[in-house]
Amino acid sequence: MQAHELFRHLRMPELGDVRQYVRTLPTNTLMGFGAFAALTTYWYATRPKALKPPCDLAMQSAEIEGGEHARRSALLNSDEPLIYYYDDVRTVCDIFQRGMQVSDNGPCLGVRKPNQPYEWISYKEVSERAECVGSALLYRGYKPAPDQFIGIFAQNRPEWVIIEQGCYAYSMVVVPLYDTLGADAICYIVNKADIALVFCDKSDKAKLLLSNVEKGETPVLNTIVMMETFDSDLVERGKKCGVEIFSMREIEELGRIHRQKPVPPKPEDLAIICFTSGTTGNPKGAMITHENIVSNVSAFLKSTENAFVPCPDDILISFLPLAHMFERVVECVILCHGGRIGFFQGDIRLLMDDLKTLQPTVFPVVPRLLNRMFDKIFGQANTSLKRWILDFASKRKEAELRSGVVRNNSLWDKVIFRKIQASLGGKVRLMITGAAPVSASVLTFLRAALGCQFYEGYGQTECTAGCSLTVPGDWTAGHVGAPMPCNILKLVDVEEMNYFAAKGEGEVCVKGPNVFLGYLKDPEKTAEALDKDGWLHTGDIGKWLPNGTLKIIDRKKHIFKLAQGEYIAPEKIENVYLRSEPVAQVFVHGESLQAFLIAIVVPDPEILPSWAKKKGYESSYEELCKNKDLRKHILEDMLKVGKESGLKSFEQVKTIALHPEMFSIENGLLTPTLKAKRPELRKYFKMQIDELYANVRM
Ligand SMILES: *[C@@H]1O[C@H](CO)[C@@H](O)[C@H](O)[C@H]1NC(C)=O
Ligand SMILES: *[C@@H]1O[C@H](CO)[C@@H](O)[C@H](O)[C@H]1NC(C)=O
Ligand SMILES: *[C@@H]1O[C@H](CO)[C@@H](O)[C@H](O)[C@H]1NC(C)=O
Ligand SMILES: CC(=O)N[C@H]1CO[C@H](CO)[C@@H](O)[C@@H]1O
Repeated sequence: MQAHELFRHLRMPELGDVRQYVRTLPTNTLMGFGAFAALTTYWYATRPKALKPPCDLAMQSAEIEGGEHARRSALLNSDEPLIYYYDDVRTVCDIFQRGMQVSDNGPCLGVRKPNQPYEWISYKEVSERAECVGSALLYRGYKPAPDQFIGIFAQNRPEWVIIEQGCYAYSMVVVPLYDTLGADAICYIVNKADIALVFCDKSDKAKLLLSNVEKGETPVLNTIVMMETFDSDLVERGKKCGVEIFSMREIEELGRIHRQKPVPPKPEDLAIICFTSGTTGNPKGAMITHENIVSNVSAFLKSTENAFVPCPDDILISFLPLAHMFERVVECVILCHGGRIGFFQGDIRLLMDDLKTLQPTVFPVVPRLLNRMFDKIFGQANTSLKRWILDFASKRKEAELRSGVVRNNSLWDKVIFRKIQASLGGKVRLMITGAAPVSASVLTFLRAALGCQFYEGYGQTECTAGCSLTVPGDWTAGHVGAPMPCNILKLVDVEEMNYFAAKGEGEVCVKGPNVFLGYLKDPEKTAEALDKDGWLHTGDIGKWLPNGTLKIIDRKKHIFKLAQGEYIAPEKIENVYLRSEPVAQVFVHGESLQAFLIAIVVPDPEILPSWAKKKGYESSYEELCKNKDLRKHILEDMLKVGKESGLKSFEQVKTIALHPEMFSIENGLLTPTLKAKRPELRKYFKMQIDELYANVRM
């Protein structure tokens, strides 16, 4: 063996090389030494390195002085929440400016045509185009003011960011619109926020807006700017109802001719109104300021500074809706460090192809997608041997994770998980999930299989996406991490559900610079969410774990008191009554002025006829629903089931009415996620409810 060969082995300690090398052993001492050196180097290069966590993982949050059982991040030295990370970055405009500087005007936003590579536009170009858009808006009479709302109705794409930055640069406020809100909600938002101008990507969205104008429902809307091509019919149609239609190019050109200097916002100015649809009533517009966004971004940077430092080489795949705060905050993290954002083609079915082409380093996800990945991986392991190997490999890597080691170069990665990692492009170094709870087994498996830092955040729009986050190093699942450095968390007693803050359980409340200002023009809903001391009440029930991480254990239910003061959780009672055979749906109602509960019951159309026959009644479903004697039988059955399930006597209903039509999304009594819309149900059945109470009293 020649010396230079030996050196090659030392420098390239690949398993194959080493094996080959070992085969020629041992003919003399030099070779023995060489083998030893090669193996040592291989071991050294691939040895597991534990991440140094930024704080003691046995105590990830600290109690705040002065009671209330509030806790803050253990990463902070004082009880003051973190507002900003970089001194000169206080608004989203500053975020972009910093990115332009540190990337030295590198590539910023990228898109691809089908089967093509990504094409990039630079930071400078984005900034230029943004200022043109903003200047054009000023020229058209829009004001640089925190109550000047501009609509964006589009999927994620470069124009989205360009328009957004254009609005921010001139202190205007962005209002995202999105399809899943539904046509009525869009009409409501346009009016609520007085939106005169909307940027649209495709013609069908413009048509939806126009149809509202034609019906006279949104008189305020007078301008639509189209990102994609459109035909002259659309322009004609707009003209007839007084809406001017421009192309994005025309607007940018207008701004180029009438260029104006930016009017940057202050940190406390509004940046965006995020409309979310709740379970009841109209959408609510959460008012988010520049400071809200910057503080969340800063808290993320602070939380992960020991483990993940973003840089201009980072690439984000943008496919989660930009209309939600989760995606915006992640984009801000990337933009702030001069990284680039590659957009998906707009079709989620092509996401895998986009990932392979883009090779992102940062991949934000939602639990729905994680579940699909998990199912797919296990679906492909369709023999018991393959299952066993997959299980075994993931158990080995999970053990490493527990000791803080995150890596993608172990033997298991090379043999088992490389294909899975490659399907995401093969470069991912950070994943983050939020928006909904993810199951512990799915999260743990994917953490092991993907071998990258994988954070779980918990929060909601009203606290700018996140209020708690995984502490790097604690890669265990089953909790949502520790409070973010930008806010403090406390748990508040929910007496009626038996949760007490003194025992470390209660409703999660959030306070800090990331907490929103309130809902747009809706003091009532704002007061429900924000108390007078500025605490945001999330409606989730949390529990402090011994090491200072938070676990979400329940949801504060709809609860009321009866006249004698007993607390009633109607959903719990309904779930009991649903076990009664003839009952398909049930709405339990009570009032604080009444001493007892009543219910509206929809009998099961499939089961009722045969069930009634056994009791001696035979006729059509509708007729049966009117039968008073049968109603008594159904009530008896419900009470029996209730008793068996341990309902207390005041939790049992006194009387019921039968209703022959199912509660549905179409008749407005269920939410799109099939939850009961209680206020709507109450309104809808007001007559029956009044009658039931009146009859029993007599
Ligand atoms: C198992 O999955 C492979 C692909 O991963 C497929 O080719 C094969 O047909 C499957 N076998 C069974 C029994 O489903
Ligand atoms: C493994 O992780 C590193 C950094 O964390 C990354 O650069 C590399 O591309 C990853 N490899 C694969 C195959 O995912
Ligand atoms: C924190 O506590 C939870 C629950 O007891 C546990 O699952 C997790 O492993 C702990 N984290 C660390 C780093 O010990
Ligand atoms: C500290 C932190 O990162 N907080 C939240 C900021 O927003 C992200 C979403 O983009 C959340 O997941 C984080 O929890």
